[in-house]
Amino acid sequence: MAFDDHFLWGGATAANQYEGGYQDGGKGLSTADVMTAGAYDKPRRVTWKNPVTGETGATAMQFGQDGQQVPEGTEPAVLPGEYYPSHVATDFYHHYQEDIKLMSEMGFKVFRLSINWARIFPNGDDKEPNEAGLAFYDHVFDECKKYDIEPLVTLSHYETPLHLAIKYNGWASRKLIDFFVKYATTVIERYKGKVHYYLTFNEINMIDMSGYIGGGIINATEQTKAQGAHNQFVASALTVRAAHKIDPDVKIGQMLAYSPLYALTADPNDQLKAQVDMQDTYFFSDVQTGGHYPAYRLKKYARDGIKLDDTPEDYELLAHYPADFLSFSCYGSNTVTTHKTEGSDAGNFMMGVKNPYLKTNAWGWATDPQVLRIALNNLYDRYHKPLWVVENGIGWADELTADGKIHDSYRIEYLQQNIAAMRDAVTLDGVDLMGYTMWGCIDLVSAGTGEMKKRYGFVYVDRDDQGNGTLNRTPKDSFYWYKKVIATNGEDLSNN
Ligand code: BGP
Repeated sequence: MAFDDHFLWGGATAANQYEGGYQDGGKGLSTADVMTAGAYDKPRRVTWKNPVTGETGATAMQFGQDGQQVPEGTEPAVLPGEYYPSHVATDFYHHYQEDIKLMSEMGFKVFRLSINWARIFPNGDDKEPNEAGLAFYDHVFDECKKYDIEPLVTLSHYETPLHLAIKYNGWASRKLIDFFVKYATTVIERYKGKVHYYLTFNEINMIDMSGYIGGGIINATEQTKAQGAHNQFVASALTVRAAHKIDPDVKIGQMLAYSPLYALTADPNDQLKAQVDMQDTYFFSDVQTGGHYPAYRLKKYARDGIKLDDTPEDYELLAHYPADFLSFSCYGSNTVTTHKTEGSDAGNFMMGVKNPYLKTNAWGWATDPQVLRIALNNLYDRYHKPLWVVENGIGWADELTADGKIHDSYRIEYLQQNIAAMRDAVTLDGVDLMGYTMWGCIDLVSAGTGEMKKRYGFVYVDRDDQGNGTLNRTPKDSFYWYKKVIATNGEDLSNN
């Protein structure tokens, strides 16, 4: 057997890209609900309004667009005539029974989803939770239980209650620590016995790329983002401490965006660049999983004049309550060089230069057949903690063919390579791996571009970039392939 019997096969989603029902059951607005759709060459925008003058507008605020904050005196707001993909997304809110049944047909052992914080605490700083929101996830978890599917729950996946962003500048304020811990303990208590695995912040390192998406920070600067990251670390540690008290069976994981950086050449300057650039990722796992601030980051803060609003107790908490396991997303590798070379080939939040050995998809993301083996070894060597691949997959403009099917052989090929590399990391290198959840298992909205066109799923959802479509679900060829992979516990990756 390649993987042991407890290996958790499944798929992953996020509320703001999948759930829809953005005002149903008393849900409040989140930072994702005021983001328009974009495209590969067109950034997503945050729409805003001046509550006094009524003036409206929109500002590009997706990954890599920090510094373009909403103008002073205005607030992010939903405007008439704009299209917001999170509002309906692919409507898990009304399709959860059908979708979980499809997951069970593939043999899922685990389903990664996120709870929308604004469904539980509509403003984020409310005294009491919203019962209708809590009840919705009860129904979802009960449905999972029916099929013996273990939920893996992200507490915050690229959304913050909008009120917290407006009133406190999001995670730049230490106040968010208490609001988050109250939210986290509310759900961990409520779903005791139903949910055993939680992740605190999706891709916690993304706060560096977008203070708004990663931390609800409307005025994002290096200073406010550093503070936001610190506040999230402390909130994570407090969540670990509280969760273990509430339910000793619950495990809390870190979630990191991880792409190994390759040096384009053997020039030591390129090697050094790859190593130093990688510190921007490792910083986040060194703190949340490793338990301490690394020297290289403290030196950087001193150089840049960044001063944290912190307390000695913060650092004790970080050291005593690190994450129980380290989960990560990994789609491919990135390549860097100090030499002049053809321009960046990468799309949205991917970076670097073109790697001549790798193919890219239509959004410029390089697919790398060895990436999971390399990533798993790097992370296991560094932390010696259980790992979990919670996102991996390929975005593609799938087409429904005349036979009413989706022949996604490119996706099967990508997954064959990636799962084989992951298997090698386990069987040849001895990495301790808890599970694998393919990203976007049922088609959903792209985080980077807000498009429907960039699809990841085993199941096609009839919905386009203008919001048209029946929302009907159709299994793709990869659906039947993945079912076999799970049934053979990763032994049989063939496509026949
Ligand atoms: C990760 C995010 C997901 C997801 C995925 C694919 O970074 O955690 O939310 O969307 O990337 O990215 P995209 O949707 O931009 O193709």
